Amino acid sequence: MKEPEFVPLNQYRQYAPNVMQERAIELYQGLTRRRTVREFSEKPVPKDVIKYCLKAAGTAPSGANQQPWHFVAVSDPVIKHRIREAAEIEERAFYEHRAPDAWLNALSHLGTHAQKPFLDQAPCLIVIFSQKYGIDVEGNKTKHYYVKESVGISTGILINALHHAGLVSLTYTPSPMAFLNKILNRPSNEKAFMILVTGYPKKDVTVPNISKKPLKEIATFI
Ligand code: IYR
Repeated sequence: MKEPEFVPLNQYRQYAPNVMQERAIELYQGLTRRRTVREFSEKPVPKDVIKYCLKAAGTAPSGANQQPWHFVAVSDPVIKHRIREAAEIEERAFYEHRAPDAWLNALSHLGTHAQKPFLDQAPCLIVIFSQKYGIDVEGNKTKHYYVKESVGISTGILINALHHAGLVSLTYTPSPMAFLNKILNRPSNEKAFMILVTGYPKKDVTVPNISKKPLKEIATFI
């Protein structure tokens, strides 16, 4: 058992209510400009921007502060192409027989299909792995808590960080994703959680005409 150790919270900033309001509105309005994009320019992204966005993701809260995530940023075209080929095998199975009709119906307005050219075109594929368990210094398994919640929070922060930096992303989850462990040489305690396809939008790209639910539908105040 570790003794708890505490330090002062000296980085917290409190704002006057009007300033809080301005800041809340500014973040909200910025986020309304985020769209998932499925067609990317091939223009490379600055590596340092990706590094800072990953550092932002790494600030996420996690169960027992175990930080049960690992990010692999892939810009090598050969590896990206291997990911595309493996993903398209799963997607063909999904669209041809795995997906029930109700699922295909729910997706139909997005216009998706089994071809995934963005996996070649986007300059950076950020593959997010969750660590089902950890390995301590003696090589023993250590249980991780709230892994999905933790990795989900971290991924949300990463999406926001990329958007804030002026990049676009696509939350992409072929299923199953075990091929990513092989291609990216990740250990068996890790499970791919998502591919965050990252880059600049292709010129004149279009996006589905969809909207977000209003506050009264997504929130209740008691
Ligand atoms: N992974 C498939 C299918 C797909 C599923 C959902 I739920 C989406 O929101 C979008 C697509 C694909 O990427 O085509």
